Amino acid sequence: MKIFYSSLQKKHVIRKEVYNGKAHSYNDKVSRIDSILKAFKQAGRYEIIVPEILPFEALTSVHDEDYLTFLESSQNLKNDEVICPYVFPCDYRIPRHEPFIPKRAGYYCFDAGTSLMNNTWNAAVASASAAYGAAIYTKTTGEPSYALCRPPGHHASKNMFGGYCYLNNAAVIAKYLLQSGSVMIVDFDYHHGNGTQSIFYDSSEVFYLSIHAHPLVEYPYFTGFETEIGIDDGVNYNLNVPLMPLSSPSEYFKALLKGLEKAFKVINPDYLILSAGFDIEAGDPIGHFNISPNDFFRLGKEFRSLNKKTIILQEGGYLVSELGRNVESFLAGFSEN
Ligand code: SP5
Ligand code: ZN
Repeated sequence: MKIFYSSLQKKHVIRKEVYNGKAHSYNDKVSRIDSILKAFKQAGRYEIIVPEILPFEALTSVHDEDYLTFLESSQNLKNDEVICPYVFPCDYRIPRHEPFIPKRAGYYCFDAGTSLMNNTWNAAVASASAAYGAAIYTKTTGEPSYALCRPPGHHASKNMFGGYCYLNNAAVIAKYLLQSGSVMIVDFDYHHGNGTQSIFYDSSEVFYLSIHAHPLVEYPYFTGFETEIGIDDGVNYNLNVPLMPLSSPSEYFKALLKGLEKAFKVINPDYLILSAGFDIEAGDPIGHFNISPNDFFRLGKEFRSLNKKTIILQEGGYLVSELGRNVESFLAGFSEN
């Protein structure tokens, strides 16, 4: 399988994140990339392609220009300077004051667990470019592709970063692929993809299906409930399948297949975009679905059997020691005939 990735993505380096008032080691580590690349190298049947930087219009098809300008301005930070937002305006009826880093970074952010540094913009653009390169490849050849997107994307909305995400890679390529067919996004990251949901919430142009840990007990807490079905034209084009943590792999597959069946009653897409979050893996430091390498192989096979032009995008997955093996198992399952 063709892999899209650029080493620019390694330049975003954050050491700490905050939750519950305490500093923890940042989960979206650079070593996640090394773990995945190492597994590909060992397997010996993956070709890595360095993507071109995507056109700016691909970003503005999803994100607000002022948000992009803000993110881009993170390049002006000093080396070793890190901005972790901690004040959020909340009342959006009040006119906006020009946001500048650092004091008002919270204007464009929804959690205090995601930071900015001077290479965040370049790395996020490179990550989105990997997705875009993969989408062009799959569109032209019909063959599946995988983009090693890091930083990930599914928590980013049109004007907010959070959850280690800055640019919504899945939404960016969905917009591009819509020019040549219909699109379904299936998001199996442990966390609900609040950003992707919000981007397409009032629209029937993309079907969004997400299976994730129940927001009653897991991040992002405010979204991912079954009752969120879309609004306006988007009604019935958003499907959330929340599961309690520690659900067994068999319950997981049952719920996923049921969700897919429901989705296919509404749409028979030309393109399938997978927001592939490997934080459902056994032993993940923040995910608790216990999915084993064998289960990932099966998961890959299930998605392949849908027989759609498929682009697989890396989202979460934080158990660095096992991440590469799990990603490779998934792609091996997907590639099996
Ligand atoms: C892309 C992605 O997977 N983003 C996830 C962001 C989650 N950030 C918040 C993590 C909070 C973890 N809470 C752990 C509680 C431990 N007792
Ligand atoms: Zn996640």
